[in-house]
Amino acid sequence: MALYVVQHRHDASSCPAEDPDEAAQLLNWVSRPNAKRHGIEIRAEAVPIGDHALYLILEARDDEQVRQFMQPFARVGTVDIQAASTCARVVASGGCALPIRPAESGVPALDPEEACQRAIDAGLLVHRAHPLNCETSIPALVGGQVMPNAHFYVRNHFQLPDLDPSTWRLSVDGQVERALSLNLHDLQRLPSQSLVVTLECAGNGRAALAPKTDGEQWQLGAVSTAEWTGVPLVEVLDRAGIRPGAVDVIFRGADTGIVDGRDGTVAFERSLGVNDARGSEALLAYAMNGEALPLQHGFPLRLVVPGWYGVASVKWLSQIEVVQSPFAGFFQADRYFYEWPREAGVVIEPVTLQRVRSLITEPEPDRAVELGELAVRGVAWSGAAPIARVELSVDGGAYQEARLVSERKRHSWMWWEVLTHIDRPGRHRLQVRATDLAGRTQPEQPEWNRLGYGSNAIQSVTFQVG
Ligand SMILES: Nc1nc2c(c(=O)[nH]1)N[C@H]1C(S)=C(S)[C@@H](COP(=O)(O)O)O[C@H]1N2
Ligand SMILES: [Mo]
Repeated sequence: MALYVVQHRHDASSCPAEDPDEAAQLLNWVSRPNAKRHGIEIRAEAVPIGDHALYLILEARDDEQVRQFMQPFARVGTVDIQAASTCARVVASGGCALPIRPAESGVPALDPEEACQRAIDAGLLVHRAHPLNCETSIPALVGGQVMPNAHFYVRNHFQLPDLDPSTWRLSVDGQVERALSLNLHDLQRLPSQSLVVTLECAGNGRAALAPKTDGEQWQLGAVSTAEWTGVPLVEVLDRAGIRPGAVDVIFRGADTGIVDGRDGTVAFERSLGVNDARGSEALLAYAMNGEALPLQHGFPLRLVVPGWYGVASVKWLSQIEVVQSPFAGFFQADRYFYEWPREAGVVIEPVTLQRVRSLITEPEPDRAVELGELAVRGVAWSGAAPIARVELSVDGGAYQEARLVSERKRHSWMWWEVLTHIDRPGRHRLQVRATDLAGRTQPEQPEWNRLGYGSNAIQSVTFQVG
């Protein structure tokens, strides 16, 4: 089906709507059920006030089908039919009237227009349509411990592979005693585990950095929590048997593309040291919140590394390769490291565990709030250690401790709340600061680094009372 915009015009002197019989006939003709009988889906219709015109937005097989359907209108005036596209398509293709760029690799990919449209329909804030990158709307966080799958932020570097689960295999090879080739069914028969894990993009909060750095300008919504179910990574590594002398375990996604500074196409691939691969409670996840892993989150299988920034959690996993020397793939050697400008010189540090952070989900920024009691709620997490406390400051006053309300789960954000009182109309400001049991807390200002990672400054929300 294709999208069309149709315009019908007639003379004021022969307006068919002024004849009750003819008007009713035409009205019935453009009803949705009648259009459907002609194989046409009407999406919207409108008549500009004071104008003798009708606009239709409809879906049809081709323009000939539209022309046939519009005949009753052609008899009383003119009919213009124009092929159209959705806004999502225009943005995904990079401009009006541009074709969608083909995938840079041979892997079948989800139609970028469809991927983008789904995200918009789910209320996500789109940062880039191709490859699809979108953040969760913070007010949508209100409620349960996990985010519904459709509202979970989406971070991609390339097109989204549309893998066929009947032919897909996970290969485990390199420095192992027994190379493995597992299908989804094999994995589902291995011992399984479910973990509630918060994933956060290392670039979350980047938009707060000054001067601005390259990379997606994430606000605060590149974070979400889900219950992931799958096989503990160690189960698979033990079955393959890591050989002595192995150093790194590489996780390779099926998505590939072109990146700055490297020749040819590269896959999305990341490594973990053998100790981290074995000790981080990582899961090979095939389900998310009790449903099969959605395509945009890595169907049919992804790695989930609890506590680490999201980049470690490789989606569309196709290969695990154990190697004898440190891996220097693009997504760890050229990106995803901190480059701290320190007095003694630049300090380089890999991006690993999520830095401690809290978010205010309620009240929403710039919302009108009533005078009196005010419930302030939000989430807090840290990859390094459990949350020790969350504190709130109102209008720059002393920090008061929030109540941690949700059950403690080692790798999940926690909900907190403070019941406070606002007794003066006007604009007010809330600031929230989390501290973890490792003694780490959030800085007043984000710590600038060249690639803009780990920006975890204290969040400030202003709102209006009265
Ligand atoms: N194969 C593959 N895995 C990937 C990525 C990617 O582009 N390709 N992006 C990573 C990054 S940077 C993040 S933050 C998380 C995002 O996971 P999500 O899209 O399920 O929220 O996936 C990680 N895994
Ligand atoms: Mo990320």
